Amino acid sequence: MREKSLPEDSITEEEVLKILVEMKGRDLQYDRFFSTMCTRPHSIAVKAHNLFLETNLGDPGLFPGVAELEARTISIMGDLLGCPDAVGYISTGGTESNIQAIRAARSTSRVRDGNIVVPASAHFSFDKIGDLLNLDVRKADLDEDLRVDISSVEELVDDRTLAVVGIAGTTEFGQVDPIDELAKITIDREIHLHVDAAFGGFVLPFLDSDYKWDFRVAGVSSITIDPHKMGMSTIPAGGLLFRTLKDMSLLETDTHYLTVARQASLTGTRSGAAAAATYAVMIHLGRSGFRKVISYCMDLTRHLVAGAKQIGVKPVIEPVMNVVALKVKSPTVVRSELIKRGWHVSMTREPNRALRLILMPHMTHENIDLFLEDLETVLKNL
Ligand code: 0PR
Repeated sequence: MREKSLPEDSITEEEVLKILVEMKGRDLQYDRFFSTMCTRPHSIAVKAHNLFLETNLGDPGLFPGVAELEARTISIMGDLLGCPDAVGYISTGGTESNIQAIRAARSTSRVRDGNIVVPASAHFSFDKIGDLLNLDVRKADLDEDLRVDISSVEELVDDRTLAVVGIAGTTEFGQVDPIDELAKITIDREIHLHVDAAFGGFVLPFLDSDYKWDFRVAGVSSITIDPHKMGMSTIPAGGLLFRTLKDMSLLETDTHYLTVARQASLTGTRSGAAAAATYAVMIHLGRSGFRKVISYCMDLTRHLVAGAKQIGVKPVIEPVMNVVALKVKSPTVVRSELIKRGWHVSMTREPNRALRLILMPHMTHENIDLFLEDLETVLKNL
């Protein structure tokens, strides 16, 4: 039965659940997903989420408990990103955080309809931002390692540029832009520097590497970091952090009749459950727990790349984090053949069209081996 209108009479809970379980059965399983930056949430996140299901951080005076959890989460993230006094909030994800960062940048700037300079590798949320805020989105070239080319950014920046964006963990290649070099461009010109670490925010702090990309770089004004990606929280959990309260307060509107007088978030009603889930995972895992998760994902990454090389497939760049782009002939065909075998991989854009695989905590070494066997067969049959 498929209802096309609201049923006149009640359907029993039992019957409703039967439909739900059947539909859930149609959803695919994470085990074979190489294409997603999300993962099964940690069990503590699920428990926390369920505990706070009915809470609304849009009216925090009614829910001071979960509001406190959100405040603690932001402090912990700020500390992790090199600025314990950072301010921010738990958003619905990377897109909202990026929108809000650029909105704040525009409010600081005298220019209302100027431009933003983003790397050519930027996530498509920046195209939405251009449309929403009526800004010209200028895309800077990448160097041969697929980091943003600093001289290209310099050429594109002008007196109508209200923000420059750098990415710490690009969507397609997991590459990290030279944020400290970008800061050299923005500081003197007093331009907002936003770092999109939606993916890399929960990876870079736990890698044995010394990238300079977070608030430790003077000049970084705001950072996007998503708990519903590598933070193993529930969806929808995004993070937006500002170095200063001034930038964040530029986002505020009056909310006369609510329990608080002003609101900085883009959405009105917003999930307290996601904030509680994020807090729970962070304090439960701690630094050592996150280090283990990241080290497992990097181990998977090395395993995949080594196996791929054995069958003659090379990565576009040596992976920096747990994102791999594999160069194959006819990637579109290969991808659809892999889907027929139950493997979900995505693709990078031209000019570096390749198979894109994210090694999330739900992946296993065994499944990588099975995947490589299938990849080898598909490539042989091309
Ligand atoms: N910034 C970066 C660097 C991202 O990679 C993403 C999303 C965003 C911003 C936007 O984040 P939200 O999707 O939370 O708004 N990157 C993933 C992607 O486009 C999102 C994703 C996740 C897509 C799971 C598919 C999927 O199954 O690949």
